[in-house]
Amino acid sequence: MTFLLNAWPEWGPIFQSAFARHLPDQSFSMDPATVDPDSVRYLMTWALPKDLERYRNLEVLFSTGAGIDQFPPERLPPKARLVRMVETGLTRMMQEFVTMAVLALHRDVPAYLEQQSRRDWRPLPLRPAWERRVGIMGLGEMGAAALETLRPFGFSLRGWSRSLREIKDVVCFAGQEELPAFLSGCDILVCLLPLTDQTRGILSAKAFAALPKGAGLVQVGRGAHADQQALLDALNSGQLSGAFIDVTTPEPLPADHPFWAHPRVILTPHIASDTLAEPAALAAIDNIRRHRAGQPMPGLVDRTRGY
Ligand code: NDP
Ligand code: OXD
Repeated sequence: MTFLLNAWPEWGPIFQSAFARHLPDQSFSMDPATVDPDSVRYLMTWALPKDLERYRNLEVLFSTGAGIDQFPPERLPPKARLVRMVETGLTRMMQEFVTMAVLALHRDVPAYLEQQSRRDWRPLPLRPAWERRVGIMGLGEMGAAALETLRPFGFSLRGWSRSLREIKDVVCFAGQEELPAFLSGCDILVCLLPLTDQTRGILSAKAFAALPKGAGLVQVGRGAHADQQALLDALNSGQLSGAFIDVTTPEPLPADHPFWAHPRVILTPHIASDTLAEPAALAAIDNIRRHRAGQPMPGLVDRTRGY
């Protein structure tokens, strides 16, 4: 029963050592050329290997990332469980990024960068955090954690998810029918949704129009959540006053794309967060133990929901 890891070579010794310490009976390999394909029960990867079909006895397919949208559904082995990454490093780094971006939008950093480029010394009206409404789309591992780091600043917090959540001091909305009401109260909108058939293109012209005039956007979900032309139009018309854009379609973003030079866009190359090797190994080990014991695995994907 082998755990096969398809990841950066530097992850190898870290996983090897974690397995040796915590699950010594689990055989581990990073070398598909020497491993017996029939022995592979667990595979961890970002992209599906071209020859995935050779692992006929695969029981659990682990994503190295929080998302699983990079796996083409038609290529997924029908019987294998699918587990996305849930680990504290990934969540904490997302908390840092979202908090940084929300604070920067709250304190008008895009507008001040633009003013600086024109040598324009001009204070803009100050608004305290308790008069700013911050809304998070997606209240899962990342979204719920981001709310917790925003909370101490005193923002008025709201969230939107598929099923209704109850989170202390957060106004919660759920489902398509409550989306307009949610959006209408977001001075700063954060997208932390998974990419599914239901969420593709959700940041549409209609969604931007539903936001209060001059809202800010933190786009850290997936590029395909946004209609990029509608996003540009909203920025150009002033409907959006600024955007942190960490995810785009395609990635990398072509050099001639208007986001690069847009005065109200702060663009980052999909670095809001990233999986760390050590906690990823520990998450895998915990899940293998649970799988062996027939217990629920954190991050188990519901294939019918797509996340
Ligand atoms: P989770 O699965 O824990 O949470 C997903 C949340 O989205 C849930 O609250 C879920 O609702 C909600 N949701 C899903 N579908 C819909 C829908 N159709 N309508 C409304 N709400 C919906 O995921 P994570 O929090 O771990 O990760 C979220 C995403 O963050 C990842 O899929 C990825 O796209 C992105 N990400 C980006 C990174 C980056 O570096 N930019 C790094 C890591 C993640 P419910 O609560 O009802 O289930
Ligand atoms: C992820 C990501 O899904 O880094 O983990 O985007």
